[in-house]
Amino acid sequence: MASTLGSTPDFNKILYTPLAEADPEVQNIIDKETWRQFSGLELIASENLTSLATMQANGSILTNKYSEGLPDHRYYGGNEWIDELEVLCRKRALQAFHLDPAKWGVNVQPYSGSTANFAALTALLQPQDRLMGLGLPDGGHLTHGYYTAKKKMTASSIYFQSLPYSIDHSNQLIDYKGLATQARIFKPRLIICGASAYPRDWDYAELRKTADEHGAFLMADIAHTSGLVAAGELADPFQYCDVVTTTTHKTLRGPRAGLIFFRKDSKYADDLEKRVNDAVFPACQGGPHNNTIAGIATALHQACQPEWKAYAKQVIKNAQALAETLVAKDYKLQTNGTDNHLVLWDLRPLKLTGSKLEKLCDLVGITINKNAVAGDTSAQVPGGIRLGTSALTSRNMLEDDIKQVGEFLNRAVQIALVLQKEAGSKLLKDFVRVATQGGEGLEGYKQVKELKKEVQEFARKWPLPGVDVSDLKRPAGISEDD
Ligand code: DSN
Repeated sequence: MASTLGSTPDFNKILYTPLAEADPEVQNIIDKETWRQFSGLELIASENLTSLATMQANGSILTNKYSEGLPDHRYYGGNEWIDELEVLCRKRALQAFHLDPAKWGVNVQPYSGSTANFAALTALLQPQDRLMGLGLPDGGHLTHGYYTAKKKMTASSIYFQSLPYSIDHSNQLIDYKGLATQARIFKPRLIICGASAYPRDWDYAELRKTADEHGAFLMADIAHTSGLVAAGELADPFQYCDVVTTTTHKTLRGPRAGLIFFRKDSKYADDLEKRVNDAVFPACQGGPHNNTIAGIATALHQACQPEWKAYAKQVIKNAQALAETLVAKDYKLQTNGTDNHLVLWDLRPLKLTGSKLEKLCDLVGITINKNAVAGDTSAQVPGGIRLGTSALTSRNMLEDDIKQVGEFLNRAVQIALVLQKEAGSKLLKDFVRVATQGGEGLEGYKQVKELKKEVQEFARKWPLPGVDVSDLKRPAGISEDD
């Protein structure tokens, strides 16, 4: 059949050209990052590997559409299918967390976790109202009210008065009693629970009791653990909270975005639905990213399947196997283990900083992040690292494989100690110099190379979701060693 589409003028030809041809520079960067993800071990606790289907939805033509407002109430035309998508996404979000639509609603438009949290605060509080969140050095998140002596660090401390609660340093568990005592003085309007670096579960009932003492809202930010909560593997915050926020790209394994769940029958406000929806748009955001909402819907569909529970259980088993491997080698972990996907490793007894081990691990292809551990005074040079097992579990690894990863980490620590000695100073730059350049009679540099080779060989045995690794070639710009 003859084409009726007419010819494409020169100025539009680029619209039909595939990325590799249209923009080889960006394609090459994507190829290099794909190679890095394939060749390395991803242990950052806030990361995961989303599915092929989610990436397809996220990279779809839905990126073209503006749709400020909510389904059936948009400011632009042409939103028939976008409405259908958002309604479906909301339905799946409630289903994934086993919520009754008569009691709970959800806004699926937040661009990410920080914007979701600021919108939630905007919905629940007036400017300068008081909130309490877990302190950042104790495992909390920046957006839960963090400030330093010299600076209000985020909108959550700039626009609201905040007071952090903490963990009990004797056992590193949330100090619920201390929180209740502080709350009696501070009288918060909102208590935020949830963390970025806390390896144990939460006592939501206890927090609700304290919140009720002051007629305060209770909000859980379950960004890190939402995939495990959806699977029923951790305590259920929805039983006790007025609002629950989450990102969608951590244990939930979706695209990068956020969700805000709100209780329709909160005893402190009967209009949370309106407040949350108005806070997201127009108060804090403009048009939703519909391609991302499609990705969220797809990821939530996966989280509603029976296999999801098995994935979540395995993430936890893997984190526990990692913790056991490290404890068996006499390393010190915060709370000595984990209930969730993450392990917090205190390096201070080794006289090693989190920054140095993070750097060394980067050099050998293990991706981790430095993290404050209980009692740390500097957030810049923290004494620990945080490890998570969501991504490696998405690459099919089971407990024995994770024990091997624990062995690699042990080697990394031993090498870091050698390098620290060889560096002849405490400075990170000297540590990096001997790690990357070596020198006459120095051993650490060789050990870095050996470990890197072994890590790469091991990592390349595993699939990478969304990528046909059987066909993967070392891209231009990546050396033979990488
Ligand atoms: N950046 C995320 C984390 O690492 O926990 C949270 O914002």
